[in-house]
Amino acid sequence: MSKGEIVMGALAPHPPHLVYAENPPQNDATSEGGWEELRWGYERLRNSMSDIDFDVIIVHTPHWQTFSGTHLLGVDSFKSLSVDPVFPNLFRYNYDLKVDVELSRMIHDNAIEAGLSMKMMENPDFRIDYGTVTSCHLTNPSWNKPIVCISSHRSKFYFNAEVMQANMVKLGDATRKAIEKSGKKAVLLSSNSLSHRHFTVEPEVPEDMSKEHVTNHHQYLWDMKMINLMREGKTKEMIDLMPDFTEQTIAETEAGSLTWLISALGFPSYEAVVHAYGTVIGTGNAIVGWDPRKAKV
Ligand code: 2X7
Ligand code: FE2
Repeated sequence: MSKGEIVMGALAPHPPHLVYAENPPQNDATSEGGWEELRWGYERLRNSMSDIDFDVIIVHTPHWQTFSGTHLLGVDSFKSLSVDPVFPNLFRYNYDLKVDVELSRMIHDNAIEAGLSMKMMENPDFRIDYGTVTSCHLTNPSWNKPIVCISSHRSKFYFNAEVMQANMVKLGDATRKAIEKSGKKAVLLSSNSLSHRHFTVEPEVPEDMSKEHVTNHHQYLWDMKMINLMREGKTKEMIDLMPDFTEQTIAETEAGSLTWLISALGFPSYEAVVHAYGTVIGTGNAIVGWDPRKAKV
């Protein structure tokens, strides 16, 4: 069996608004569009993957929050309704997905060996979070590949940002080693927004784009600082800056998803491709791709 590999890594944020705006048949709500820059960015990400063969999507999600270590889905398939608790008016999505339990277990076992606290989630009635559903839908709307879904261990809150980062570096490393051992080709998704201060009142028409902007200039400057480090291939610096960025903009990077992704990719020094930056109800969101083929040239 040949060695498995990561064939694409992406920062793939999950505002449910983006699914709502696309009006897919799985979502019960109907919209008049909106957030085109981000939706076209996802289209560019999908186009950048059109010549890439992959077996599985691995997603790390902020909205499956676990306090006793990191959990992974451990059941072959899930079918139900995912509802955003804050925006049930926008997101009521009927999902029907397959899980690569074999690879999930390999990540679980490797991470335990690395000293992390891990658990396989084996409840067949478990409700999949909207972060997972949104990022996977927008990256692969046909859902023709199985997923591995990794929870966000809230170690930043139980301990601090530094402990969370150290754990996510270990988890990223364990993930890459499991992929290599499995012989599979994997796409990795960090399902999170960047700056995360948002409006507390929703416009009457949620997709009224005349109301959409970043919550404040300070947030925008921080987002650009992080995005420019990605574009310049300075991922070590970006990770070093992450605790301050997270603190200053209450960023969704608090979940550890982006640190996990960057570690799994081996702290890339090649340039990332920024497919889009845009705001959703005031939060900063970037769609960014890391194509490991760039490390080989
Ligand atoms: O979960 C989210 C998010 N991260 C950003 C924007 C809006 C809603 O939900
Ligand atoms: Fe979120």
